[in-house]
Amino acid sequence: VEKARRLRELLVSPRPAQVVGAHNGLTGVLAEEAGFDALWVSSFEMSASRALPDTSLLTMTDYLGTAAQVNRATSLPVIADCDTGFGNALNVAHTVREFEAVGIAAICIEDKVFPKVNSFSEHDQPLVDREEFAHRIAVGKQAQHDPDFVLVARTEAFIAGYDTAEAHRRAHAYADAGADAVLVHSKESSPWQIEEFLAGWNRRVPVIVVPTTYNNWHIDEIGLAGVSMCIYANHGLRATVRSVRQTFTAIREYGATAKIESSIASVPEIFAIQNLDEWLSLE
Ligand code: SPV
Ligand code: MG
Repeated sequence: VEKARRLRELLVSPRPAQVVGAHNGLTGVLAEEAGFDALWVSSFEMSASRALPDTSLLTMTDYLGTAAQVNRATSLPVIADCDTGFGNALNVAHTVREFEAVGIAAICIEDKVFPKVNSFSEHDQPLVDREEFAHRIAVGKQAQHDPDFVLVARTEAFIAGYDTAEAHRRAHAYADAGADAVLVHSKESSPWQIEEFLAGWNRRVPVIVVPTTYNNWHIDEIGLAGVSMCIYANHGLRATVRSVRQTFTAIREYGATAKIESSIASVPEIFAIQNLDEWLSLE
């Protein structure tokens, strides 16, 4: 549909698209207001918002409901993080159809074994067989009804400790299987793995990066290096935690909220996000 087409345009535009993590309608609206191009409905944020670890605990319907909520709240295209795809090739096919049916522009699945652990955890990060994951991609692509729906294949080769040759083998296999873009993840503090990957990549499908740890890589350099899309995956959630913690501590400390009023949003600001006037005018 329309949003999927817009996401495809972002992936091929010469400027690198800037995408930010969101896990509810509110953060989606704030991201749109800030001028981001699209939204990443992050498994890390989604699980953390329930005070749960990002270890494949939530179900596919939890992910679907959250992505749909974010999607309805904004006019931006949504890329839904679907972890390992919730099972085998048929689960991926079902996931594609369910997300497509609620107007999500894209899903992203990664080549880790279910149940997975967040990529930044020191825990083991085993990968599924390359051919098996390519098969899941091929079946997922075959299942989609809207030709514009985007299936992103994410390789965790670097996260699992493999080298650039393995990341290339996997990314090529997934592109051969029909992936519309590849997301290459790295947890290094500089972008050297991503740069090495890009240097040997023939650009047949767009590359997406998540510069959480190599966070000094400027968007202009990211574009020059040949990246199509940059995802700031969890910054809204991390900002929320810091800010709510400070506010709650201050209320307990002062015993009155007057001192912190100027550092928190006003009630009318929230009304505006809620579109209160527009809603009331419906009656
Ligand atoms: C997420 O935001 O859930 C991601 C990115 O998948 S990461 O946390 O880096 O694995
Ligand atoms: Mg995730």
